[in-house]
Amino acid sequence: MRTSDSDTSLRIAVQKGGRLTEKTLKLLDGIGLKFDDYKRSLVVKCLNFDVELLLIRDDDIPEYVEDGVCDLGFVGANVVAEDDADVTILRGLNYGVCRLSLAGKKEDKLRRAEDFAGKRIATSYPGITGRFFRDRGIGVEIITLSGSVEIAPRLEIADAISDLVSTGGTLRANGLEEVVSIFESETQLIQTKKPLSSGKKELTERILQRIDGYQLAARSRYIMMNAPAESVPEIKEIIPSLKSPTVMPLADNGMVAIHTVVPLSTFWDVMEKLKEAGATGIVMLPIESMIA
Ligand code: PRT
Ligand code: ZN
Repeated sequence: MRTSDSDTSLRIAVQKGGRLTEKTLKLLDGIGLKFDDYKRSLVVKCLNFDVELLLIRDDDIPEYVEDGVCDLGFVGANVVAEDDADVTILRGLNYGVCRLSLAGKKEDKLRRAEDFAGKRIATSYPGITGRFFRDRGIGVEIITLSGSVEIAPRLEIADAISDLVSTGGTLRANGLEEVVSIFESETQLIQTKKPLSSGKKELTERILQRIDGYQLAARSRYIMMNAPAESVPEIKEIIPSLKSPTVMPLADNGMVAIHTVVPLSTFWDVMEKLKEAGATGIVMLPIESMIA
């Protein structure tokens, strides 16, 4: 088996065809890694970096990374935790966000984890679910299913379930009620603990820096506005900027143009306050990438 310290391309595991595939490839594209059409092959060479993607089932990713077959991998935290994989978690990536929740039949009116005591619980996540109940000293019977967990109570294979939830629509459609979230998940970038060559380490560092810039950009907006010059001190107070704003004089006497970057989370509050401070023509633009 090839190990990660061999002097070859940085090998990154990506889910082949599933919920994380498109978003992961979009992220890689967003940080400037270019690939040939990935649909044709299991191994895809990067055109502009010494990187190759290995496209595999998500369940295999933690083990491939742990064993050093792949140096890095993009996979749900739920899969990493379920496998109890011995890998380094480099980043949480804020997509593929979901939670592993306990759910029961509506009519059973389960409200707390303790209400599941003595029940048969169907799940594809026996590891996380079993640990949750063991840690709390609650005795349950875990029934491991590989899919369609949500129909187990109706088929009377189980009394309740532990399954991934994002919108909750699947649970509702099956007459089930979410009771407790036991694990919050998002996509993670993981790294092998096997030693990497210095070239691979350097490349990983570059990829991480670019991911950080890409994520920062996604959480930020570029804003432009015009304002009376005398409002500049007040406007500077309002803007929770990443760096000090650019202020440029306009042809109109006493007016300036202000350009800056603000966190998206504060955008609407800031916008209203800017308007009160005399700003006009406020324009907001998305940012593709940035380095703080
Ligand atoms: O073929 P492969 O093994 O690679 O894929 P897979 O079928 O095992 O996984 P896939 O593609 O379904 O999911 C990949 C990852 O996406 C998961 O491991 C999670 O990290 C993440 N993710 C995010 C989800 C969901 N949201 C999600 N909603 N994975 C599954 N679901 C399912 C859930 O199991 C349930 O059936 O969607 C249903 C619930 O969705 P809502 O919106 O109705 O609540
Ligand atoms: Zn899977």
